Amino acid sequence: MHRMIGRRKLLEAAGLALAFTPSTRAFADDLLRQGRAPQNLATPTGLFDRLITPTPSFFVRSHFGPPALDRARPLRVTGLVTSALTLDAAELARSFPPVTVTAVLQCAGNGRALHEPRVPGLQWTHGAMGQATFTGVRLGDLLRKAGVAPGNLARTHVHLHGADAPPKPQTPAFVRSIPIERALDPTTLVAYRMNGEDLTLAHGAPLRLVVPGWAGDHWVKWLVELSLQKEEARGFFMTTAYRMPTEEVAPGAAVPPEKMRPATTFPVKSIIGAPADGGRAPRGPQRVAGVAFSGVAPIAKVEVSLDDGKTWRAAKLEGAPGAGRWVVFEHRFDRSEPGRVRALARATDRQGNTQPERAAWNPSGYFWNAWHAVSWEVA
Ligand SMILES: Nc1nc2c(c(=O)[nH]1)N[C@H]1C(S)=C(S)[C@@H](COP(=O)(O)O)O[C@H]1N2
Ligand SMILES: [Mo]
Repeated sequence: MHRMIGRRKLLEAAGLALAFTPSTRAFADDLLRQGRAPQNLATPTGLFDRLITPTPSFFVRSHFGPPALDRARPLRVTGLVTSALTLDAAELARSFPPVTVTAVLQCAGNGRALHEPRVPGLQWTHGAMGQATFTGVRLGDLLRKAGVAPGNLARTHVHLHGADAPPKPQTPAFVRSIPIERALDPTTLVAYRMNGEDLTLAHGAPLRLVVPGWAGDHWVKWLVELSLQKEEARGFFMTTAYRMPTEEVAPGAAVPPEKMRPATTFPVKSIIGAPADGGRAPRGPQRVAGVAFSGVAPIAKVEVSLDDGKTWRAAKLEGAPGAGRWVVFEHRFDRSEPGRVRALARATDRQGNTQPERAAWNPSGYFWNAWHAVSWEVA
């Protein structure tokens, strides 16, 4: 017994990203390797028919792979604050009221492989997203504790630093920042738990940022420093990556840098998790189920079409609606004749944004959200 624990601790301490080898139990067997780097793993589409994505099957996206696991690693709050703070996850949890949010974590590049024309980058289809409960402390509470002179607050940015190091000195570090309004949003958390358990190493242990409604690159993992600054963070991951055209552009068009803005809030989207595309089902009752969400506003409705978009039926929704949170939708119908069935889903949020038939192409292939179609054979 003692030996097993000792060995696990040792390997974790050695930072062997052990979680990524199939012989350990940190990940379920259904996660799909995305690209060559072992730290990018996709959630299978079949899990997108339920409210919570189980942590072992939750997608992973890490630019450089995780640092060593150190649950006592201190987090520093620095910059334009009146008293800098240093505290570890346990002190953080003791010092501030716990807050739990249920939120979608989605990589900006989710669905990149489906953009036409193709764009370079990890070729995610649907699996770079999941929904979990995250528990932590409000970033706003932490900043208030550190003390911010009111005159200092306006137009500031919180710079987010993780403990993961780039593989080569020439490689830029993964540094992001968020504007102060977003930092003070009551749903923005420094989280230490996911789905009721301590964060796993792959998902940012001991502390990660949670920014419901915003793309995953803002959800910085392995946090070591939060620094209040007058300017946005600079560097590759702010000024080049994670930017979208300010207006829709023609597919394949080159977009000048001054016509680009940060990719923040993800648009309305739904994905059909069941049945599986290309599968078979017996004659009789059929069930289409999936998830729908928008970073902008709660979901108002999800519609399903069985005739290539000519007519639509409202699906039944389950789960508490909220911006940046998904609901499960379900549509049941009967099919007594054998043959191919094709189902389409389209979600609309409470601001009236409806999922488009075609996604807006952009040079980095972000935010694909076209109608999702699945076909199956009724036999
Ligand atoms: N420190 C650090 N944080 C990071 C990243 C990273 O490479 N390093 N990747 C980001 C990106 S691009 C995404 S989509 C999410 C993925 O979170 P997950 O691996 O928990 O699913 O983490 C974000 N936080
Ligand atoms: Mo991402």
